Amino acid sequence: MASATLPAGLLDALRQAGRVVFLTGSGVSAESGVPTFRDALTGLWSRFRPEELATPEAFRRDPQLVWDWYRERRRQVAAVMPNPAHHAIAALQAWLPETLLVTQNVDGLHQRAGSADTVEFHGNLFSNRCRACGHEAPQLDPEIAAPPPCPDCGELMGPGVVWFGEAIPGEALQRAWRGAAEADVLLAVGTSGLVTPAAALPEVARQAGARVAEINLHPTPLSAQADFVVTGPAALSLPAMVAALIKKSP
Ligand code: BV8
Ligand code: ZN
Repeated sequence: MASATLPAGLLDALRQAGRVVFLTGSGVSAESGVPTFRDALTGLWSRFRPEELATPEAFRRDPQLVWDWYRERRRQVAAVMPNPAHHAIAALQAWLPETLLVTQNVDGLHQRAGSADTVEFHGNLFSNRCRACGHEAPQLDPEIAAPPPCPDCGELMGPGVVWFGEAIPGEALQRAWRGAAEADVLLAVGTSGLVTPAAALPEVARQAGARVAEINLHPTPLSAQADFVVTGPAALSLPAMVAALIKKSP
């Protein structure tokens, strides 16, 4: 299996780094079989764009339709496993002196691969949130067929993700922003760099003097901000990074 060629400058930057931030998007989960966000709308929902369904307005207009989409996605995620990209990130986190993992993904696969303390910038599929009173509760059973009533106020609860037009949870935003501003290296992995404010994090890091690397199949708006661009599947390039740094370290 071809191994990804990693820029020597990136490996050196990682060996010398004190603080490394990982910013991941749905491309990290692609090789687990979770459709990337842009591809997530197939079948019944193929007539919608994500920005049309993943919104409070869509849920108010048709809670059952939106709930069904998330139930389908919960089922998909519950049926898959973390892939080598998730495991490689967990291994790098154990080897590097200090890391922060900020994920835009809502699938919980980083945590299942052993990455503790993950900043879930856009929430998590396996929780519910009441948008009327803020009550949150785990939603571990993907099969719940309809939005449950909030135990505190009786309004319908929706999935515990951050929809378009909703604010990023305060603690997640603060930890991610501070992490990027203090990073020595920021690795943007499998993200299209289209959704804000997550897409601003590499620039925050760069402005603060960090080296930025992008790992993606294709160029994205982030590529221009990157010191290093590693083209190829994350499930190849991240294990190659582990092999180069950890397996060979003296
Ligand atoms: C906010 C949870 C303000 C839900 C998500 C115009 C009108 C209205 C709003 C806006 C506007 N312009 C900008 C905005 C703001 C808006 C936004 O950015 N819109 C976009 C569409 C332009 N942002 C927001 O609304 C945010 N909130 O701004 O609040 C505010 C402030 C105070 C008070 C009130 C409000 C909230 C954004 C969060 C949206 N929720 N997810 C759910 O999952 O259902 S975002 C969702 O899309 C995903 O979580 C993910 O983060 C994002 C998609 O991005 P990616 O993860 O990058 O996935 P994508 O499919 O796009 O790309 C995959 C990449 O992987 C590709 O590059 C591909 O090449 C690569 N890849 C594929 N396979 C591999 C790979 N790479 C490596 N290896 C592989 N194997
Ligand atoms: Zn409530």
